[in-house]
Amino acid sequence: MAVISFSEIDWTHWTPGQRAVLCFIFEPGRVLLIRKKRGLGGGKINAPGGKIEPGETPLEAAIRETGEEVGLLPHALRPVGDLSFQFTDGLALHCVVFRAEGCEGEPIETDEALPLWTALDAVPYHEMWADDVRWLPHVIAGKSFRARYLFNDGIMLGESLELFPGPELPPLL
Ligand code: 6OG
Repeated sequence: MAVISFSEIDWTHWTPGQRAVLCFIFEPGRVLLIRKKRGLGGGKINAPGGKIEPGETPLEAAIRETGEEVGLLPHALRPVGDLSFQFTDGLALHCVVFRAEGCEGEPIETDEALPLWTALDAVPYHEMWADDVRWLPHVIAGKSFRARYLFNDGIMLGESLELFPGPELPPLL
């Protein structure tokens, strides 16, 4: 049966069918976003990222995807967010959010993404997935988080969000 309400979801036994990452590269006053050209969320603004390949760690996937999508090598990556997305069509997607402090190289446009250095006070939330406005401001402020969402296509139907005061994600049970 299709999941239609957030409260129906048993998050303690929830297992994702797909695992992905996002990588937000910060420099003083700005963050690197992309206009995603294809795949899940094509057309929206997001951060570099994508699915974890078999045998890869989330950290390795974040470095690989950032290189493939915008030609940058992120520095000092650390996990700052743990996202669980249940979609009403059955897709269950887990996503580790990383933040990097600086990077090597110049961003390039690829088939997958158009890179956009974005001022921290001008993040275009109206062009992003609906969850981003809920947690990205906290990442910008140096916090970490765990959040769970139910989506029907692009519409957010429910949320739980836990914030952690420090910049490093604590071990999650
Ligand atoms: P590829 O199709 O590129 O992997 N993604 C989301 N990101 C945010 N911020 N919010 C969502 O709300 C998302 N759903 C998916 C995770 C998919 C990429 O899209 C991200 C991956 O980086 C529902 O292989």
